[in-house]
Formats: sequence, C-alpha cells, structure tokens
Amino acid sequence: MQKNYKRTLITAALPYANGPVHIGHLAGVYIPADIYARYLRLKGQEVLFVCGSDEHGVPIAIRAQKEGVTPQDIVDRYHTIIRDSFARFGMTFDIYSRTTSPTHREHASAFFRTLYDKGAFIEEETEQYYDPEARQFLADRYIVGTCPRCQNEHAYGDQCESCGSTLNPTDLIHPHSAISGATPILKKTKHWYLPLDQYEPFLREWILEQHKEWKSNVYGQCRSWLDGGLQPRAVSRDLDWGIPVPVEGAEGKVLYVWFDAPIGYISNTKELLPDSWETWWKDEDTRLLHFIGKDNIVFHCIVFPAMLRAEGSYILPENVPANEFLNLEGNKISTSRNWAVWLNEYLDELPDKQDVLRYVLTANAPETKDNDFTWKDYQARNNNELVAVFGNFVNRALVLTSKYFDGHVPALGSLTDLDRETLSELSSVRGAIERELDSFHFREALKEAMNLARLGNKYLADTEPWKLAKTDLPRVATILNISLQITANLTIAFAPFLPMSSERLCQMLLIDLPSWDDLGRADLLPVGHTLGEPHLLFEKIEDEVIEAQVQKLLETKAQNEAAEAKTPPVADPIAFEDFQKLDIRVGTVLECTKVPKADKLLQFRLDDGLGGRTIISGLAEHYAPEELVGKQVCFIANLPPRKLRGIESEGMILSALDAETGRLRVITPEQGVTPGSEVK
Ligand code: B3M
Ligand code: ZN
Repeated sequence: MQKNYKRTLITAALPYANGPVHIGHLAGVYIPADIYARYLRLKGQEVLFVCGSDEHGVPIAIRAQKEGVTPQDIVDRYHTIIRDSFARFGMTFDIYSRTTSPTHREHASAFFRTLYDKGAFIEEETEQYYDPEARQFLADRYIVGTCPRCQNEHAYGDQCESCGSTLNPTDLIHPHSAISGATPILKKTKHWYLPLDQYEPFLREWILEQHKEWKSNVYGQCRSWLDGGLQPRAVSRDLDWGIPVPVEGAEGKVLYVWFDAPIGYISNTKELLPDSWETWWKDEDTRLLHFIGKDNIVFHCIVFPAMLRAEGSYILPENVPANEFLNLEGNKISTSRNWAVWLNEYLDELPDKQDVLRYVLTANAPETKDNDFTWKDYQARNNNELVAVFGNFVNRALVLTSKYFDGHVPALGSLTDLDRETLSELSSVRGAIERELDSFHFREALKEAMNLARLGNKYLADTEPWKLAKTDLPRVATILNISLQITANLTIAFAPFLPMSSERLCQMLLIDLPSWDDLGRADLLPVGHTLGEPHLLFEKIEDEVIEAQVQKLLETKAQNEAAEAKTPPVADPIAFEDFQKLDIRVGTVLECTKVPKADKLLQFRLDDGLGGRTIISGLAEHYAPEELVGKQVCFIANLPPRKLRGIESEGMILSALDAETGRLRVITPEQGVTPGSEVK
C-alpha cells in the first residue's frame, strides 16, 4: 500500500554536457518526468523537479583534448545549448543547474569526506596505465589498442566497440596512449572504493523485497546485478578534470563522475532551497523519484542508494521508473555518429511543434522495450491523430457553435441515450488517466486522454448536428453543449502531455485551465459563456517536411559511411623520441609555379627564416599556384635534399588528405607567425 507522502521530489538524469539533448533522451527520461511533474502539480501536490548538466567525466576531457579547448569550454557550450533547448521545449524544472557549480563542488566534496571519515571506503593501491609523455594516468578510455578477441585496432581500455567485449586495459595488444601515442607503463596509484558487496543484504531487502512494484525492466536488472554479486566500485580517478578528492596526498585525483553526478541532484536542490533542501532529501515524508534511461539503472538503484545508505541521513528513492532505449529509423541513436534528432535543431527546423514531438515520443515511448522513431510515424501520428481526431473535433465544436449560436455556449435540452452514454464515458476519464499515470504508464495514460477526443469526434459524427440546424435547433444546442464540455475537459486531460496545446485551447475557450479534479465534469462551461475565435490546434505536416528530415539523416549516414570507409587507421605507435627528430617549421610562400611536364608538381620558393629554400610538392592537382603565394605553410625542414625533375627539393610541405573528398589542403598556422617558426 503506497504511503501518503507530503511532497514528491522528482529528479531527471543529468545530461552529459558533451553534446546536445536528442529525442532518445526526451523519450527515455525528460518527457515522462515532465508529464509526471505537471500531473502532480495539477493535482495540487507539492513537487520539486530538479535537473542539471553532468559536466565531469572522461568523455568531456577527451573531447576537449581533441578540440584543443578546455573541458570548461566544452561544458559551457553544451550546458547552454541543453539548458536553453529544454526551456524552449517547455520542461518545467524548478532548477536546471550544473555539476561545475560551486554548490555542487562543495557538497560532493563534503559528501565524499563524510564517507571517508566514517571509514566507508576501501583504500587500495593498484597498478594503472600511466602515459610517460603526457605525464598522467590514463583512464580506460584513454588507452587504445588491439582487441584480443576481434583484432579491432581501435579498441578502448574498457570496451571494444567493434565486438562489444568488455575489456581491461591490460587485455589490449600493443596498448598506446590516446593522448601522446606513447606506450603506457603500469604504475602504482591509490584509489578509494565503495565496498558495494557490503551493501548487498541491504539492497536485496530494500529492492527485491520492498520494491516488487518497480517496473519489470528495472527490477529485473537490479536482480541480475545482485545475483551477479556486487564488487567494490572505484569512487576516484586519476584525471585533472573533476572534483578534487578532498584527502591529503590525493593531488591529481578527482571524484569518479558517477560518484559526483548523482550528488548533483542534492546540490541542485540545495542551490534552489539553501534553507530547506534537507526537507526534500532527509524527511521520510518526501517521495523521491528518479527518472532515468536503462543504462543508468545500476547507478540509481545500486550505487547511489548504497552511497546514501553509507552516509546515513538521506532518504532513498521510492521508485525509479526507467525507460528503455529509443532507436532512430531502425538504428541506435549515436551522439558520436551524429545519428540523432537533436532537440535544439528540431526546435529551429520545426517551430511551434513541441507538442507534436511530446505526443509522438509519449505514444511511442520505449517504456518496457526499445522502440523506434521514424519520421513517417511522426507525420502519421500528427496528421491522423492530432489533426484528424483531436484538432478536428474541437474545431468543429467551436465552428458550429460560432455558426449557430454566435459563439456562446448553448443550453442543454433533454438527453438521449447516446448523450447519457457519452457523458458517462466523460465522467470516467479522470480515473482512467490517473490509474495509468500513478503507475508511470505514460503511453496508456495518453491513450486515455486521446480516447476522450475520440469520444467527442464520434459523438459529433453520430449526431451530425449540422443536418439538424434547420429542423431541430434545440437538439443542436444540446449536442454542441456536450461537445463543448468535452472540449473543455480536453484542456485538462492533455495538460500534462501537450501543455502548449492545452493552453491554446483554453485561450480559444476563453477559460483558465480548470483544476485536475474537475476532469470529467459536464458543466465546465456555463450556458451563455462566450467563446473565443476558433483556430486550428494542429496543422497537417506535409511530405516535403518529412522528406527534408529523412534526407538530413541520409546525408549523415552517407558521411558516416564515407568517414568510416576513408579514414585510414592510425599508424603503428612511434616512440616520442622519433617524433622529436622531426624539425617542422613555418614558411611563407614567395613564389609558386608549375613544374614543366609534371602534372602533379608545384615548385615553391619559401621564406623559411633561414635565407629561403625551394621545395617541390605534389599539390598541382589541388591548388592553382597563385592561390598559395603569400600563404604560410608548414614544412619538414630537416629532410635530406632530393632532386625531383632536375630541381633540388629541400624538405616536404605538410598537407591534410581529406578523408571524404580526397583533396589535399595545406597545413597553415591559425594566425600568421614569423617565417622559420618551429612547429611544436
Ligand atoms: N550523465 C546520463 C548518461 O549516462 C548521465 C546521468 C547522470 S544522472 C546523475 O547519459
Ligand atoms: Zn573486439
């Protein structure tokens, strides 16, 4: 029997700030969470809905390194994009903060220190891979090598993405550092571990005995984690990006991102409610709900609860209604392969269609199994359901009332059996939606709301008031009164699911949103109430709009295939000393001419800061000579001179061979430098 809680604290998974949010995140986490928060608020319950950007972790550090910027630059960019796109989408977070906030830094650090002082951690020295050149320990993702199982040469220290094997760095053949290319060495390093195995009895009782009501996909995954036996889990990392471990002698070590991130829920609450956050996190009368995707189940049902249990003063989640994954046009959504529908791009390219996406992603939500999003289905649901049923019904009710009763709610006359049946079905809609929402069945709940629109549509189709106008206006009045009451109920029924459409419908009815408890009543609109101008609630989506989106995905697919096909594998590792032998300089092109009778060769005269030199380079098919005069190029200065077509060439000009187009582009410094400057 569900306990009567005084308040509900809803968290939504903190999105990694190394890319925008996509429809998979929305379907899996954010739309269900927002529906639920809106629903509870409509019922007058005390709700807090917290989220924020998850800004630490190796992927962000790697991306920063690849882009030649700082991790802070990466998270600032994507935190802004994510925060703003959520706001435009209508997410009703009470706070959307970030884990680089001072409040979080302080709270996560204090949380760690509390557990450390309680002796909750195991301290262990282990051997980890260290990059002697970059002079830093390497997280598993930073170690690349050949997979022992499938020989994929780009396997990572934790996983081979080619055959999916989970690996340890020491399994890799020819491991090398993704940072410097150097061969890593094993070096001792100390880390702290949360002994999850010690919490197994508690977790078994708390989850498997006390929360049998959890969704089967969540409950099942927890059971398998517990049956598999829990191992101590690292809570620190050798990394320079993250929250420093608050222990003497732990320089260069940070909190493991999955230790720090869930604490972000707490610090976000603390940031919002500095004086009363503990009511939400430590009072047993708070119901805590975590909305997440299935890949985060272990962290929210096993690791974070163990952390909270170890700390001792926090409540535990009452439910974790995790969704499965959404695929896109039959393929797994992938940030790295840009195979996604990005929320920020969707909002730009399909303006004012937030509710259409909310509708489709709820109707198609991967609640118990993975599901697929297709643009065709998006169009079909919009045109055949939102436009043809919901929009059509409310439009006819309003237009007919405007036509026959001058836009005022007409009087209710005597009722037929069909009227009574229709009103009876109307009265049951609140219970039907609540039953589904209270058990986190959002797809089913939306269907119940949609059934109300279907009920109205069918009622008008069956009664055909437009045929009675000349012969029985009182009957028309009754039919439209009932239809308008259903229309007013639709504003409430859809308020959690399609908030913007609900608001627009209220404006057309010239009413404030009725309260949730009024859902099902047949007297929401008093006789004589003046209605507003009817407008189309939804517009048809034409084929070309969909084709443009499908085309965009096909181009992404083609780029991926081209990139995968043409990007040459990384060459064998070289010793750092070999690299240091190269003397790469910058030179300014003084002259550039075609080499006679040589289609591919250009002759360069460079100002190399050392008196000038001539270099022959195979760029004639990629540049007109005059294009390069005055440009600065990078060249290898310490190659032995060699004769090409009788001309002595003193070095090699460096160019990039575009993996897609096959074109050669010279490498030039981002800003002008003194000729002869060394490239480091
Ligand atoms: N940043 C989301 C993910 O795994 C992860 C959630 C943290 S919630 C504390 O994509
Ligand atoms: Zn493999």
